[in-house]
Amino acid sequence: MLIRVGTDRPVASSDITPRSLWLRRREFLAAGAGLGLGLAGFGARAATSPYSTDEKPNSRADITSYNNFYEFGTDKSDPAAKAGRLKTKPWTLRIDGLVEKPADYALEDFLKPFSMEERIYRMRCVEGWSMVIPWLGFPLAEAIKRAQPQAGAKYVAFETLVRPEEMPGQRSFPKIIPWPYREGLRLDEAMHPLTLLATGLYGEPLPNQNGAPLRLVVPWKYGFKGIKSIVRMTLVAEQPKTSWNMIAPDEYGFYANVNPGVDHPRWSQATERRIGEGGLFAKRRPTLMFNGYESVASLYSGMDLRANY
Ligand SMILES: Nc1nc2c(c(=O)[nH]1)N[C@H]1C(S)=C(S)[C@@H](COP(=O)(O)O)O[C@H]1N2
Ligand SMILES: [Mo]
Repeated sequence: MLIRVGTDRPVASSDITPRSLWLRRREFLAAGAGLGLGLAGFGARAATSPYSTDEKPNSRADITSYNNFYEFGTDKSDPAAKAGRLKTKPWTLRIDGLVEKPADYALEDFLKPFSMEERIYRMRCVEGWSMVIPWLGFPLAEAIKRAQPQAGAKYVAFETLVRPEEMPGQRSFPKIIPWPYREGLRLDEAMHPLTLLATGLYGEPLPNQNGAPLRLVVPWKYGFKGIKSIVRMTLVAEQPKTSWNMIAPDEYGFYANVNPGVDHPRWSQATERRIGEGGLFAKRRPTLMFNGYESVASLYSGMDLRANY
């Protein structure tokens, strides 16, 4: 078990409690691992991964109060205010399409074979802001392997829950998005070890506004690829339709790789504002190619990333 304890990160006295608790629990877990203790409970088995950044995570307050989740409204504050009513238990996940083992899983059964690990990832929204989020999850690749893709499977299509009774954004008219929210990955992107299915953050189950009970995290792509509250994953032969690409194809592509050299038609993508680095004079940070996850470059060798934005 590989655990890196965040002792390099000073805990400010102004820091809110959940984050300090999380840091202390990590030290405790590291000690427990050294003694070979098996610790029970949510997140207790989570090891920190070498894929994690050592940048300082955003506060839990930032991560859970500044959200995009249009099923609950278009303001950043809407998901935190309105997602509490979403019922995430029971939850059924369908895996179908070009697989040997299609199934409707109760979420607990789906998750049973996988062990959760912590992944501290940068997240860059296409709107020009970013955060650092300590996810709990496991590689999507493991779930795909279990489903046994057929030779013809080239992409994975994802869908979010449709439940207007609990999702006020799905009741608004005219529709902002043709529900369900849809996303997709090429199969090799889906199988990349950085690509995560997340069930938690800061060592606890995902808050509803962050996409409970199960969401996708693809850290080298713009945040909108990280579809929340997933109910279906379908292996398909052709590139699937994806929500933002359907709404504004000139502005949001299928690939959506973070790329400081390819601007959005209405704004530059060269820099970003890190949430939490407040103040009128906070300097914008330079945006990094593939959001700094350069190991993915080989997935796109020979591709024109300006044409395939
Ligand atoms: N179902 C669904 N998933 C979604 C969205 C959404 O509106 N609906 N917004 C996306 C966008 S634009 C971003 S930036 C991230 C935000 O994730 P966070 O709120 O957990 O930071 O979720 C993505 N996943
Ligand atoms: Mo976003």
